[in-house]
Amino acid sequence: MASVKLYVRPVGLLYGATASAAVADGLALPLAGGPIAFAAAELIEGVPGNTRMRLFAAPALVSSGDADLAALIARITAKRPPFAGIGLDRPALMGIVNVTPDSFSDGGLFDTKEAAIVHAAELATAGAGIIDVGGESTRPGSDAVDEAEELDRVVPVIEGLAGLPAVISVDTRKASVAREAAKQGAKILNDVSALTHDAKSLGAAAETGLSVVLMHAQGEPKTMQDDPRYDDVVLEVFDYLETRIGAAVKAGIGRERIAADPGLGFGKTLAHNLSLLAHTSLFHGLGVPLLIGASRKRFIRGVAGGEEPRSREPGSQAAAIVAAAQGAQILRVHDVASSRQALAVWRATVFGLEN
Ligand code: 9MG
Repeated sequence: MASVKLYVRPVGLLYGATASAAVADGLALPLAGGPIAFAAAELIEGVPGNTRMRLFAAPALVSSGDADLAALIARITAKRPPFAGIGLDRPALMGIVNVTPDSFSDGGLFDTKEAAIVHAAELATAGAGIIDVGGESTRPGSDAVDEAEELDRVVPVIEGLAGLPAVISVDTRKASVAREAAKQGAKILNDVSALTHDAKSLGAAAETGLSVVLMHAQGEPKTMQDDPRYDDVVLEVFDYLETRIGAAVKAGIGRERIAADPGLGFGKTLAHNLSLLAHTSLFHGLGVPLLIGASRKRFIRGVAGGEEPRSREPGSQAAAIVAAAQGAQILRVHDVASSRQALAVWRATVFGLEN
């Protein structure tokens, strides 16, 4: 039988001067080092599918005397070092560049390498600190792409991005593509399989020095939306990511090189996606930066319509703010300019115009 575990979901989130004052007065704890703080916390005990939840004032959890809880609170509150050179005291935008003919959001518009390079430069100008270049569609129902084809799509584009004022990320499940991308200057490996799809990926990441995004997915892209099931989606995704972080560290990837992502849309129903988004703050217990990718995904259509992915931008912006307001450090988005504007309005409101 699985052992009983503790999970902590920071709630009662505070911002700006209120957050600083509450932390200084011992009324709240910093979330991932701040500038957001949490005044209360749900303490969840048990195994997925069989848990009990109690609500506490956050500072009360510090003095519980329970070593596991103390370690968890330390992970939730610790300041995160820069990820691949990117400071995390405000949300960073990862702009999406799909070099795939069947990209779900680009509809083939950016399927040529030249157009992908131009598009990446536009996203960087619009404020993307990270450009995520992918050559294999992982949208629901899509087929895998062979290695040679993926290398041919991705490598010249990354080569063409040399000198761009943004960190380059390669979105791939293949070790060989990650290695070639690293040679061309990529600094991040964004792997939707959390380095499980290719047995060589852990080693490739460790040896190249790439920072990694470990994402949760249930099943393969082709069939993952057929009938996804969980006893408790939030806790199961947390446990999976914790295990994958452990495997990455064991393989020689330093914790400061790891970010985690619950993988919205990857083997999840509408209810699963909404629950994960609502519980973003719980994932700070992983002790690494959080990346959230909600942009133009189908679950937005499930809530509010939007047959065409491009028409899901307003819902995408709302989801991005929900994640940012819970301290998510990296947001993977299609429309960088709109996301930047939405974030700026949110930040000015909660932190003040000067921040
Ligand atoms: C490649 N890709 C598509 N959706 C994604 C998401 O939500 N997160 C990450 N890390 N990658 C994604």
